[in-house]
Amino acid sequence: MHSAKAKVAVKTPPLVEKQKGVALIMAMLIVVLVTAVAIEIRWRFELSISRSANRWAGVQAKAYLEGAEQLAMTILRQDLEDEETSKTDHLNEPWAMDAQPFPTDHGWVQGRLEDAQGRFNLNLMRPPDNQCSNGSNRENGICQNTSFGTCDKYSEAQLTFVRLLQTVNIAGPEDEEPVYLQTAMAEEIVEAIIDWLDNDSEISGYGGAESNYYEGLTPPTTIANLQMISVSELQQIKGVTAEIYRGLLPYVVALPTDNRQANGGEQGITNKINLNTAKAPLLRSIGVTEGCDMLPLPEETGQEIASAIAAGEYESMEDMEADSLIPPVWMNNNTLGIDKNLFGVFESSYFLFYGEVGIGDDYVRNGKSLIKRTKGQNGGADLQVVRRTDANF
Ligand SMILES: [Ca+2]
Ligand SMILES: [Ca+2]
Repeated sequence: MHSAKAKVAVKTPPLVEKQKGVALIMAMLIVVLVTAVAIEIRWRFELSISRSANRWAGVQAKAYLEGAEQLAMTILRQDLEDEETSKTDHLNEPWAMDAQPFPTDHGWVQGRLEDAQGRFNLNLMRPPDNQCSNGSNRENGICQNTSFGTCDKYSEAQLTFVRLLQTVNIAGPEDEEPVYLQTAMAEEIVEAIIDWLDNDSEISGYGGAESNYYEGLTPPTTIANLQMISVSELQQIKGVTAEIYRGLLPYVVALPTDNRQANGGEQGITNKINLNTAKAPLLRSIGVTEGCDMLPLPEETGQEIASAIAAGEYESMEDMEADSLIPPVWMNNNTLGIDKNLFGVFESSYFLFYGEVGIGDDYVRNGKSLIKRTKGQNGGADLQVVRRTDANF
């Protein structure tokens, strides 16, 4: 026993040494761990501070944006409830004025309104179910049963867009001169849009494309076969390049056209284009000849019409027809020779609100809202935010 004890005692020192070594390593590990934890805590703390600051700026910005949106809606309400401004909507009214940035406690806020009905509503190109404006049958979205020219296979809205496409500068970064689409290309794009919008899977014309085409793409996409929710859907449509999309953006919008089919096809188009606020390329694209003009009016004519309209502040078609400044090309025996089913209103129900908020030195936030305004039963205005987005409507 004794010798065994001595044997153990002899073996003790190296064990203690070893334990000391372990303790040292443990201590070092603890230091490393504590340091790591401290760094981690500090990093999290800083992240949390910066997150809080961002969140605070975000909350502030959201509140200011909502305030600006409310103010825009109040201006639109007053416009419809005030006798002076309720009969028409034109670009010299208060809602259309450009506002300066308004200083806030934390930065600034800015907002502006645009008439959404001064743009071309892409959904107007959706074919009414198997019906043409001339009463003939529509197959594959296009009026086939017709003895008229090529023009007549398209509805007036589709034809207007064929012309609009040819007004848009599609020059790429390396082009020095403006570039414009040829009529045949514009037609092909319109055919592809018709297929995107119509609820069948029949391909329209040479440019059309249905699910087979979109599913074969890499990566594959799904065709909507419905009204567009956003103009950004255009980017997915066959034939629409980045340049075409960018060129079109200021002139197009996707608004619902709910009552269209219920009211008997094109006769019942809602959300017509407001002639007081329509932009110049759109004014050039309105069909004014009785024949089949696939080309837009010259740029100078568009400017001439736009400047007549800017001063016109029209309340009705008769009002506009009586204006001697309207160029003769638009007139046909003292009446406007334009399609009044598509371009027939002087007041609008849909408006685009653009808001921008600055918080502190470097936080900027944008917001867009689509606002619908209608006359309520008691004669007051009903206002409603249809959608909010950071993209496009
Ligand atoms: Ca008004
Ligand atoms: Ca389709």
